Amino acid sequence: LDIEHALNGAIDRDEFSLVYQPLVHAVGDQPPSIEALLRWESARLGPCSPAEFIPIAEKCGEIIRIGDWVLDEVCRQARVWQQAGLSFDRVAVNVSALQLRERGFAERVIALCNRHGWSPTRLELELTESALIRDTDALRQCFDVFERHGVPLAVDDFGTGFSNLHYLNRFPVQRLKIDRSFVQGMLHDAGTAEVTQAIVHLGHALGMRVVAEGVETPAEASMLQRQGCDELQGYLFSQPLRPREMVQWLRSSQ
Ligand code: G
Ligand code: G
Ligand code: MN
Ligand code: NA
Repeated sequence: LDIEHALNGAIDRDEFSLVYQPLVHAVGDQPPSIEALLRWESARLGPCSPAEFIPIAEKCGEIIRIGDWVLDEVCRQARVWQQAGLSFDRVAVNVSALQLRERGFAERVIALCNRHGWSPTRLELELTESALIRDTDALRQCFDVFERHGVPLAVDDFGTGFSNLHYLNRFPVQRLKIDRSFVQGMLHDAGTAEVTQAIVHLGHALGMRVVAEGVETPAEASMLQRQGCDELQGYLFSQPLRPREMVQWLRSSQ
């Protein structure tokens, strides 16, 4: 209840910000991509993690406005970095199932890209398995719009949701993000390493790219590389960074 109360007007009080974490290619030196992660410094409650406040924002409906703010800020920032000559591929944002279900969401995303002069083909939406599990007409229409405009979709935290995988063929998914719990276990447990390998094979068989999250050690990175994983993300490469630090990271990595 406290959080719900404090969320009220938080956008207008400018309490949200974004941090950015790079995703690097496992092989070769193509430009990295960037995931945006939301941060909230509440005037009343102090810093509050999205893991804590997103579920509450979903329950009280505020997630729609917060999600719009995130998309707007990401496209604005990406365009600024592009115009500054920094080289990167996609920017990725986490999108809640409730945003997807909101009428006109896809059209709003495209309009927002146009307004900022940011190509929709370089704005990736990270969805959880639970957002994809229901197959409704509204969801299909939403994905049709994304597909028409080339908006890439990624399944976040892959492997922790449901064992129903029909959605992988039903919806235009480009990327699987292996949940970091598998990456953390893969060096200690042969079975877990088999799971990450199987996810890489599954993704590739379906024509998708596979990303590993939560890569913290060189040993994890090299095993994932050997398994054919396409992109890596985690503290080994960088923590989530403030915009200014992200600029420096991009400059020093190219
Ligand atoms: O960045 P951090 O580890 O605190 O993120 C915790 C959780 O919050 C993760 O599951 C992440 O996907 C989610 N999250 C971070 N930023 C956003 C956002 O902008 N929107 C939504 N819906 N979830 C986010
Ligand atoms: O669910 P999602 O993948 O969007 O969540 C991203 C969260 O994971 C962010 O809050 C980020 O801070 C966290 N994160 C990113 N890299 C690492 C890592 O290498 N190790 C751990 N433990 N967490 C990470
Ligand atoms: Mn994510
Ligand atoms: Na994740």
